[in-house]
Amino acid sequence: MRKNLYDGLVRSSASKEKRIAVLIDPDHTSHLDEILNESKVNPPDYFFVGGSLLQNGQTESCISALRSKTEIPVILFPGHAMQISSKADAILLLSVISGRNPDLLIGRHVMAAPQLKASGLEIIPTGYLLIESGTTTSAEYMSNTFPIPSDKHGIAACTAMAGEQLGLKLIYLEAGSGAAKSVPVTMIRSVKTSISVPLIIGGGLRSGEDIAERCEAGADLIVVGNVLEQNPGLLGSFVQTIRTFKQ
Ligand code: 1GP
Repeated sequence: MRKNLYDGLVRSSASKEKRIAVLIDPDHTSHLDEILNESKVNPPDYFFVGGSLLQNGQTESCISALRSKTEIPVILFPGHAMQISSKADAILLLSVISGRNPDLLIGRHVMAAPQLKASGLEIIPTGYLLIESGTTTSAEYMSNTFPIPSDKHGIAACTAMAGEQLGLKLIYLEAGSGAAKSVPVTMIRSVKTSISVPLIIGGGLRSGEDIAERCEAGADLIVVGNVLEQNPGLLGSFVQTIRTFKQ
C-alpha cells in the first residue's frame, strides 16, 4: 500500500510541476487495455477510479485489472460509498462544497467513516466544486445540487477559500464528465490565487491545448476521462503536454 500521495502532490504543486490523472469509470472499460499499453510509454501520474453511477461495472475488478498491469497509483474518486475499495492506494474524500446537499457535505461521510477507517486507504479530504458547463451533467443530477455559474468567479474563489479554511486539502473544480464546456481559465485563475492547497481541474477537457491552458491558469492536476474512452491514443500527447509544460 502506497502512502503520502498527497505529500507528493503538494511537492509537485510547490515546484510548479503539473500532474495528470486518467479517470477510469468501471462501467466503461473497453479502452482499458489500450490505455495501459499507452501508459507503458507515457505513464500518467495517477489512475482515478469511480463514477457518478455504477450500472454494471465493478470497482474492485477494475482496480485489479489496473493492478495486474501497472504500478501507477490508483486513487478512488467515488460517486458513492459502495465504490470504496481497500485495493486502491488512496481516496478523494469528496465534500460537494459548491452545493447545499447535507448528505454530500457530511451525511454519507458519517456512514462511510468506519469502513474508511478500516480500509487503510490514504484519505485525502477534497473540496469538490461543480461548475456549470452548458448541460446538466451526471454529477450535477446525481448530487442534487446547483453548480456554480461559470461566470461567477468570486463565488468559486470564496467557496474554495472556505473549503481550505475548513481543512480540506485539495480543491477540485469540476465541469462534470463529458461536459460541453470545461471550467473557464479565468475562473481557474481566480480560484488559484485564493488558495494554497493543490488545485485539480477536470471535466470536458479534450485536447492538449485545453490542458495547457488550464495548467497555465493554475491547475496542479488535470483529470481526463471521457475523451480517452473514445480515443485512448490521445493519452501519449496529453502526458507529453504535462511533462513539457513550463509556467
Ligand atoms: C470527471 O473530471 C473528470 O469527473 C473527467 O471528466 O470525463 O470529461 O474527461 P471527463
